[in-house]
Amino acid sequence: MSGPNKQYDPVEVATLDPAHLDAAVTAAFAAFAAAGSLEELKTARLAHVDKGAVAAAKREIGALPPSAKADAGKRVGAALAELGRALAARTVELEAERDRRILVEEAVDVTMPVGRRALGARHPLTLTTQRLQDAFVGMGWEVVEGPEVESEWMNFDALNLGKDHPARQMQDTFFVDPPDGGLVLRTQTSPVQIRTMLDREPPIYVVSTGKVFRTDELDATHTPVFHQIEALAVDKGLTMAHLRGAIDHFVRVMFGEGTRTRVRASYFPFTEPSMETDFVCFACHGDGRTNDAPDGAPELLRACRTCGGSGWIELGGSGMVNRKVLTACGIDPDVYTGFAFGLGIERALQLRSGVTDMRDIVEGDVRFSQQFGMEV
Ligand code: FA5
Repeated sequence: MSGPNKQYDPVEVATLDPAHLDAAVTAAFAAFAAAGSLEELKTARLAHVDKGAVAAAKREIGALPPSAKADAGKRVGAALAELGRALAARTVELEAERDRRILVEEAVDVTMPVGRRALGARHPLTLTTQRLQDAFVGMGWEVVEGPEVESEWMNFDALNLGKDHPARQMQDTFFVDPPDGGLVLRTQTSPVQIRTMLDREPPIYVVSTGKVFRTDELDATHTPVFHQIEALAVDKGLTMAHLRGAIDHFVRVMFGEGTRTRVRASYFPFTEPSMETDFVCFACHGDGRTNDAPDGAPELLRACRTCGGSGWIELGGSGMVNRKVLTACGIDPDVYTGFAFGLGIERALQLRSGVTDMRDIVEGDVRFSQQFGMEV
C-alpha cells in the first residue's frame, strides 16, 4: 500500500501500472469464463472486482497527486466497465444454462399414471334412508327424531305392550344397566310416535328414521343393530284406505312401478287392525325354491334359504293407531284416527338393490359400497 504520495510514481503504485491493470482484467475475464455456475461467478466477482488488483488500483487513485488522478481514474474506470460488461454477459449465459437444466431436471410427465385417491361417499344405507325420507317429504310430511336409549315406558307401555308381552323378554331387548332402571336400547322407532303425539296437536304427518336394537343373530335378513323408518299420520277421517294409499305410493317411489308386494293381516298391540307388508323374495323371485341344491336333494334342502321357502320377505308392519294409544297420548279417538307403519331400512336396501345378504350391508367392506357409485 502506498503512503502519502507527492509524486506520481508507477513503481510505488504498482496496481495502477497499465500492464498490471491489463493483466488483472485478463485474469478476471479468465475467471469469469471458467465459472461454471452463478455461484462460482459470484466468487469470481468477489475476487476480481469487489476485491483484488482492480479494486486496489481504484483505492490507490485517492492517493495520487491531482495531476495524475484523471489519467489513472480513466483507466481504472474503463477496466471496471469492461469487467462489468463481461460479468453481465457471463451472468446471462449461466442463467440460461441454469434455466435449461431446471427444465430438464424438474420436467413433469403429465402422461404418467398417477395414484388416485378415492373420494368419500355416503353409505348405501344412508342413501336409502334419505330416499325413504324424500318419498314422505315429497308428500308434505315432516321428519322428526327420537333417542336411541329410550325409556321402557315409551318403547313398550305407551305402545300398549304390557309387562307380559314377549317382546319385552331378555331375548329380544337390550336393557341398559341396571336392568331394572327402566331404560332400553329402543327395539323399534314406534316410541317416536308417542313422543310426537304427546308433543303436538293433530293433524300430524311425521316420519322418523334411526337405529334400533334387538338381540337377533346376524344372518342374510337379520342384524342385531338395524334401521327403521316409522311413519305416523293422525287426522280427522283417516281410514285403512289412506294407509294402503300411502304405502302404495311410497313403495312405487322407492322401488319402482312393477314391485310385487302383498299385505296380510297381522297383530301389533299399538295398531288395530294391523297388517304386514311383504315383498317378493329377491333370491327365488317368489317360487320359494333354490336352484343350487344338488340333484336328488331332499325337499327340505330345496327351500330358498333367503326367504325360508315362503317366496316373500317381510318389509314392515302397519295399522290404524290403537284407540288406547291415542288416549294415552291425550288425543280423543272419537274425533281423530291415525295410521302408522314401520319398515326395516336394511330390508328396503336389499329389495331395491338386490342385496342377497344383509351381512354385506353391515360389515363395512368398501368394495360393497363402491358398487353403489360415489354419490356424495
Ligand atoms: C315393528 O318394529 C313395528 N314397530 C312396526 C310397526 C310400526 C307396526 C308402526 C305397526 C305400526 P317388526 O318387529 O315387524 O315391527 O319390525 C319391522 C321391520 O323391521 C320388519 O318388517 C323388518 O323389515 C325389519 N326387521 C325386523 N327385525 C330385523 C332385524 N333383526 N334385522 C333387520 N331388519 C329387521
